[in-house]
Amino acid sequence: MRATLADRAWYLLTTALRMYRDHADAADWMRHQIDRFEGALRIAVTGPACSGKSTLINALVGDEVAPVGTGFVWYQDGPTPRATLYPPGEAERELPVTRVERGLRVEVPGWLPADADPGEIVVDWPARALRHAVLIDTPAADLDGGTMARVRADADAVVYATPTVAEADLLPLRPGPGSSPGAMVDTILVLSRADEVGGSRIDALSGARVIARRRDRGIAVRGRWQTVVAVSGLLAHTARTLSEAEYAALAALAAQPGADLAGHLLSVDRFTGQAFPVPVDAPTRAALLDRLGLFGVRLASTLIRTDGASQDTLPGLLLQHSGLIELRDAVRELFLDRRQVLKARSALRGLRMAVQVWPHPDAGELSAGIEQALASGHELRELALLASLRAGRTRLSAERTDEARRLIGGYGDDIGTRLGAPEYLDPTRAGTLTEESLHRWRGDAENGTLTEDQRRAARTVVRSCEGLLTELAHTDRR
Ligand SMILES: Nc1nc2c(ncn2[C@@H]2O[C@H](COP(=O)(O)OP(=O)(O)O)[C@@H](O)[C@H]2O)c(=O)[nH]1
Ligand SMILES: [Mg+2]
Repeated sequence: MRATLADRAWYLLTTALRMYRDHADAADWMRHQIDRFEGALRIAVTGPACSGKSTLINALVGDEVAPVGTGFVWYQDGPTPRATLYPPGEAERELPVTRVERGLRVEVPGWLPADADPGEIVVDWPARALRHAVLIDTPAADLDGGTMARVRADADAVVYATPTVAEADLLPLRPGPGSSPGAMVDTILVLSRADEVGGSRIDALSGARVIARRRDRGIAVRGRWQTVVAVSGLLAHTARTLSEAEYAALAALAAQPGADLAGHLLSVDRFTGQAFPVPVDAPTRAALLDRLGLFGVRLASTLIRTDGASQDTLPGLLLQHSGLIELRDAVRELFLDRRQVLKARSALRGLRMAVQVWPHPDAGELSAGIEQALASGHELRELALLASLRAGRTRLSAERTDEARRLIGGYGDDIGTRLGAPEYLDPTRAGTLTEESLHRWRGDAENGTLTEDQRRAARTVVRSCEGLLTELAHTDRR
């Protein structure tokens, strides 16, 4: 078999555990890393203050579970709603929880200091989205780097939410000193609160999408994130939890001729003011505003009036507009399907830290193994190329793009899928297919008429094909 990055990480982890067996703290750390390696993928949602992190968590989970307190909060799948507080240096304790209409409420004790480190809260909540990943809600990613350092230590992947993409908002994403190739394979940038772009005009979300795409294509982003997606967390979350009463209120708005209503949907003051022309009372209007924002109210009433959106179809349409589906696809393709690589990377980084904190006389070879794995991981390059093709930063012909994605494991990591024959493939045929691909991509890698970027992409595909040949040779011998 190919020795994957995960195989190498596992080997190094178990070697380290043996090496440190007489050192209680270090051995505990190694065991913790092994547990983590085998556990669910951890995705942190972070970004500047008020960027909509908690709302995005709710949208992804499909229930109102965030925020809880002001510190780091982990959401994991569990049959019964539960919340456990882990204060630093103290024993864990259960926090009282209640199920409410749209989700969960957790009583966070008043004595928790907001400024000092409040520790961590782990919330158990039954949700499909949490079956394959733990989501971590975080405090603001500030410039002193405290939040990001902890995110990097605790999470395997990062969704970085920011409503504006000025340099200052992105500073926390700068790759750290000494970071390895593919340092950014763990980050998706979300252009959040996308409904507010351009003053919440009805085309706000498409405007946000254009900005996201432009950012994504820029070569300057290489090394900072995998892809950019514009998302309105608010719209997505409300779409997933829209009540009958809310639909009824929106339908009442939509029943009013568009021209009468338009002026009243231009500002919050006019929407909530006395002179509102529709019999929907002020508290209901204020609640709609909270749940959808001005843009969302406009969009929803337009969808009902002009597209005849019903109680059943409106949520799906809103969800489509919100950008959440695109984000979920990106998370699946770039994170969940690549769980092994991301996990391996976290384990190697954890190991590297342990070896520095607890020097061991025999750790020379271990350290070298860790550094080599982190530096050479071909799978990290595959992942980086996958993202680059996805975002259109690397441009190949449609046919080549598809073939490259397939060969580097973008449609599935197993050899059959990589070769485009997922059902059954006899070894001879597999060998021929691989040789042919290898030949084609070698040609591209050396083709002077292609750009440097296209040739670099070809070199990565060549390496993947060589890996497949090695794997086939081993399978043959067995
Ligand atoms: N219009 C709009 N408002 C949002 C969106 N996401 C969050 N908000 C609002 O922004 C404020 C901060 O949101 P929150 O999720 O708590 O941000 P956090 O501090 O980053 O966790 C709240 O009032 C939200 O209702 C969004 O997508 N669109
Ligand atoms: Mg929050």
